[in-house]
Amino acid sequence: MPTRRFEATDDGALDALYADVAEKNLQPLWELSGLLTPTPTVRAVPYRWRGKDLRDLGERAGELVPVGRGGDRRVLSLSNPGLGGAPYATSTLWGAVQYLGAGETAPAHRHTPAALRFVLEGEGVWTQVDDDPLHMAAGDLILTPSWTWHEHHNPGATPMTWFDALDLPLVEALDAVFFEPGAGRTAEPATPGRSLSEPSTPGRSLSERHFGGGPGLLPGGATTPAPAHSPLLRYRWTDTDRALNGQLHDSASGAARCGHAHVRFADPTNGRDVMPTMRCEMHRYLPGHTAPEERRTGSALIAVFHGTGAVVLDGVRYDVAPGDLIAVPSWTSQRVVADQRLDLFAVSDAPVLEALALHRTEQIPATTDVL
Ligand code: 1HN
Repeated sequence: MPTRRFEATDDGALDALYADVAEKNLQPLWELSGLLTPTPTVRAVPYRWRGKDLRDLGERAGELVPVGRGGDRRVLSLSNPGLGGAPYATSTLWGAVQYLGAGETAPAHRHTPAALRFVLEGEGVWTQVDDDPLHMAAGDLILTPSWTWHEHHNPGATPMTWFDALDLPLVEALDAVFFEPGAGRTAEPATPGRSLSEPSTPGRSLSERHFGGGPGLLPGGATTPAPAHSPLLRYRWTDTDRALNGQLHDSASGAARCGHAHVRFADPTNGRDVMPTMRCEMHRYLPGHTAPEERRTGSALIAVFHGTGAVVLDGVRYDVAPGDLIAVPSWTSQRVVADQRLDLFAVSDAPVLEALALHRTEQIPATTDVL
């Protein structure tokens, strides 16, 4: 926040000017400081939430707090200690864990902030996005783009938790939040003749049957106007895992060719990011691999899917284990160390920074001591 330097002077005319300027809700730029800084002033701090705490607290909330119809979501939001108590993980990203007990339903609603789910463990919940039911299993990425209806169902006998990310702080800063509860919609079956209490979802969602048929295969025939988001709404772990291994290993011998593989989840029709405001990526690091330290504008959240190691942020080492969630604020230097094979899901606001030509990266020379 810029601050004002002005203090009373012994010049009466000048003091009167400043008083009149303030009275008219104006501020003299020449008296302000902290407005244009050499590098970004970032309020959010690097932070790690432990998977064990998130699981335990989600479970306790599951026992004590019902998800009522007409109610909303049983969600524990990541509240970055640098953001003054706001329920935001970074200045642009909402991150959370959501817990849905056996037999529970989180009713339909829609909002302009876009959301995505990355499933850290378990299987069996299905999310309906508009009229398309999407099965959720560990390692899957599920999209609920801006203004799509969505509801979650857990027809199974075991509770499930997953990682939610939304662009809510960004959309809020742009004064563009709209929300609509789904009164009357929840009762609509996903497909004619199907009941919402049906215990299973079709093997493949409509979006996967059309846009996930196979590499390089898109539906032929007339093209409809492209939506602002990927028409593929579920990215399956089996596909992500195969893509990562394909980059890492020699197909004949199985030997590792390099120590780091990295895929970006893309709109299959044009290669763009899955949604206009959020980029999703999956990284696989092999033990012993050392990646260069770098920083970038824009913030990210990391979800640890498999393995152990450390994420080093601004020289501070955060040991990580499955289920941990990490906030990486803008212009924070970052380096990853793998003790075991480490799979990290990352969501960032990079498409926004790129669209606005504000994207910058910097490689940090390898001299920083790790605390
Ligand atoms: C929301 O709609 C979901 O649908 C999860 O699962 C988290 C956080 C803020 C606002 C809306 C969901 C949310 C949310």
